[in-house]
Amino acid sequence: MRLFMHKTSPNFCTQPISDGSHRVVVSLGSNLGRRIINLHTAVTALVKIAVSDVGCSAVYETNPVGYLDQGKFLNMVACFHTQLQVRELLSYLQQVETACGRRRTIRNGPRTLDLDILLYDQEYVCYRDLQVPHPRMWQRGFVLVPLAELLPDTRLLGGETVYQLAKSWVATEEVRYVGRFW
Ligand code: A4P
Ligand code: MG
Repeated sequence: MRLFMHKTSPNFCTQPISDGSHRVVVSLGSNLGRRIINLHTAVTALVKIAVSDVGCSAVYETNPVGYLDQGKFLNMVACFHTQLQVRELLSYLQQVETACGRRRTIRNGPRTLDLDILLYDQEYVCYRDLQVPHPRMWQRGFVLVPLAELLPDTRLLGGETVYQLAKSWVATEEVRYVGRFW
């Protein structure tokens, strides 16, 4: 499998923000119910709070990480600008998860929809119930491979770009390209 990359990332994903809005990157995951419909519903909900286009990666099918006794996930990432503050954004995403039938049972367990904030501008946020950048994103192929499509040159950890980090996952069978629906 090859690693996809936009020749140039959508402008709103990379350009400095001057209109008071915030650039956010959200990861989307689903392994229960009609997975692709769940992702589609989530992107539609993101469009409602976006003040820019919503840039979407392709959809990937991924092996479960953490709790292994569950079905495969569909994963993707989306990038957009919003006027919401970071806590308002978390609250909105949790409402969307609930509306999509999410029941919180076991940690890392099966879910109709999981929406995580990966990045919020260049901010570091550390509350008990909210950490941004998402603390586990750098170890996860299901985040890094789709993220490499939108923000290949972003560096956060130890100087390696998202693209470099994602490359090691492409050789494994854990993240498989499914296609684009957007
Ligand atoms: N929370 C803290 N920081 C954030 C953030 N940046 N964005 C808090 C969103 N939420 C954040 O989340 C638990 C709590 O995390 C929330 O109440 C929120 O206040 P949750 O969605 O209820 O539970 P969870 O997702 O099971 O836990 P967690 O720790 O978020 O798990 P991960 O790390 O997100 O992993 N395998 C594959 N292949 N694909 C997946 O998408 N996802 C997970 C979940 C495990 N394995 C997976 C996948
Ligand atoms: Mg979550």
